[in-house]
Amino acid sequence: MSNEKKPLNHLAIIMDGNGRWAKKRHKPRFMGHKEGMNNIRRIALAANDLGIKVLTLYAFSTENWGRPTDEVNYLMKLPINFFDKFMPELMEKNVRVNIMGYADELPEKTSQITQKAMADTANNTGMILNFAFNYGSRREMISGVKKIAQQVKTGKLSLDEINENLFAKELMTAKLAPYEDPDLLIRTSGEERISNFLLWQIAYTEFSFTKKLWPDFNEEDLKKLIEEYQTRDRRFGKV
Ligand code: V0D
Repeated sequence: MSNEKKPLNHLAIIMDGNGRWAKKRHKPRFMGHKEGMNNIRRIALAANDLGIKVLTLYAFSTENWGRPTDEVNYLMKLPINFFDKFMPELMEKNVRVNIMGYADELPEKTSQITQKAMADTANNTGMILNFAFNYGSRREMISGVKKIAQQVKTGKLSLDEINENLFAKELMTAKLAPYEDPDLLIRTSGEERISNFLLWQIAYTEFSFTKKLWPDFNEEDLKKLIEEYQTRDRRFGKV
């Protein structure tokens, strides 16, 4: 078989274990979130140095709204803190920010800040730092189905024209072309679930689960998982 290193263009990470990290240290949950936010910087810079083209981070799912109000309020301020703190460095490293999710449901200031981050970095040509923020994959697919159905209904599209490529164009990952689908998905903190993250897009993705909690997950852990990924035989179902 081929000894060629598998490309790793698109890396996706479910950042889990922040609450548990805080609990272990007898600290309030928000300190775990804060430490988790700072770790985004560390891992994004490492990914950028490793030549990764797209880093997708699952930061908030539509389900997280069920948490206590104080915690949701704190979480909603994290993008504001994040860009206040790290925007100069992102610009310096030529990183482009993308956010996928339902922005219209976010607090006004949070939504504004994320729009501004995308606009400010729109001309950067380096790695895309892609946040899945107030995102849900089933909902994303239903929106896509409705768009297509509408086009059929109005006669702009025939049933025969519906195929996988056409559907993928309706998903929020279409903006990441040509790296829409993750090559590798990492989830930290020992949980082995997808939790309504990218569903369509992971059809051929390799999975890697680590027990490390997100705030503890470092460059070395990342490098090890990538090396392990690159030794796997990936054939997209072919022999
Ligand atoms: C909390 C670990 C940055 C996950 C990371 C509200 C738990 C720290 C962002 C962020 C969160 C989101 C969008 C954006 C820029 C930054 C973030 C959430 C949680 C969900 F455009 N950290 N962070 N978002 N935590």
